[in-house]
Amino acid sequence: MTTTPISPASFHISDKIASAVYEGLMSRPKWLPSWLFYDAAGSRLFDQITGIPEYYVTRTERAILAKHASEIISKAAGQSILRIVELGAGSADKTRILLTAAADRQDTVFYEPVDVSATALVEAQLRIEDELPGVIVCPRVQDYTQDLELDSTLPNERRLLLYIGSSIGNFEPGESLMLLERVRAAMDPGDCFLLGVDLVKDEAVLQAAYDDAGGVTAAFNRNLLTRLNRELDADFSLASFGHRAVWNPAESRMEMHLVSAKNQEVWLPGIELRVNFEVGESIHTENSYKYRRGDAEALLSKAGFAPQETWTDERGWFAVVLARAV
Ligand code: AVI
Repeated sequence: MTTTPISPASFHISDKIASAVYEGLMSRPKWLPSWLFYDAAGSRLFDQITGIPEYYVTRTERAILAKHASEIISKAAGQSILRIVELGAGSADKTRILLTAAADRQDTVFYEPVDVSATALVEAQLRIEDELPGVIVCPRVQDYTQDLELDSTLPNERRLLLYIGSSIGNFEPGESLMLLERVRAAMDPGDCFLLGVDLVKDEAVLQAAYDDAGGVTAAFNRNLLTRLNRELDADFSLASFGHRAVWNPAESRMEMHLVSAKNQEVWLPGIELRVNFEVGESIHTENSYKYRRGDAEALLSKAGFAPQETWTDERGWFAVVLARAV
C-alpha cells in the first residue's frame, strides 16, 4: 500500500479542512476528525439520529432534565438570578426544558448560546424567542473549543453553563480536561456547570445505537466522504466504503470507521493527495467516550469545579452532573 503526496498545496479551500484531511489521511492508521461530520447535511442527519429508536442518548438525557429541571435550576441559582450559557447551539428541545424552568423562577432569563455556526445561532434565537417570551437570546459566535469569552455578569447574577448532549464524549481524555479548564477560566467562582455524559452500558445497546437498523448513522458517517468529494473535489466512491461501529473496552469508547470494500485509490485534487486503500483498511472517523460512575465528577474536580449533584436515569445509562466553579 502506498500513498503519494504531491504537495499540501491548494489550501485556498479551507485551511482548517485541508490540513486536517491531509494530516489524517497521511497517518497510519488513517483517521479524520469527527467535527467534519457537521456540514448542513451532516447536521440534519445528526438531528435524525437523535430521534431513532436505537439512539437512546438524547431521549435519556432529555428525560433526566425534564424530571429534575426545577431542582437543577434552583440549585444552580441559589439566591441569585441565573444567566444561562450553552456551549453549542444544537440541543434546542433539551435546553428549552431548562429555560422554561428558569423562566418560571425569574421574570427574564438571559440565554447565551455559543457556537461556531452563525446559522445555528440564528435558528436557535428565532426558535427560542418565539416559544419562550421570557427568554432573551444573546448569541455568541465563537469556537469554544479554542477559546471562550463570556459577557460579564451583574452583582446579583450567576451563570449556569450547559454542556449537554454527551458532546464531551467526542473529545480525547486530555482534550476534554483542557476544554473544561478553559471553560472554568472563563467563569467566576460560584457559577455552575451542567455536564451531560453517556455511561458505559451493555455492548449490544451501544452497538445498535451507533449502527442502527435504518442506516441513518451509516449515512451520517459516509456523508463525510460526500463532503470531501464536494469541498476537496475528491473522488471517493461511497459504495466502496462500509460503516463500522465497534466498542473498544480498553479505551471505554465507541468507535466509528469507514472501511474500504476493495483495494482502491482515491484522488483529492483540493489537497493534491493520492491515497491508496487496501481492502478492509479503515478510516477512523469518531470516538465517543463512555464514562463510568464517578469519572465525570473526577474530571470536573481536576478542572477546578466542585461537583454538587449527579442525576441519572433508572437504567443508569446517562448522567447529568452539576458542578460549581471554585
Ligand atoms: C454528537 N455526539 C455526542 C454524538 C455521539 O453520540 O457521540 C455523535 C454521533 N455519532 C454517531 N451517532 C451520534
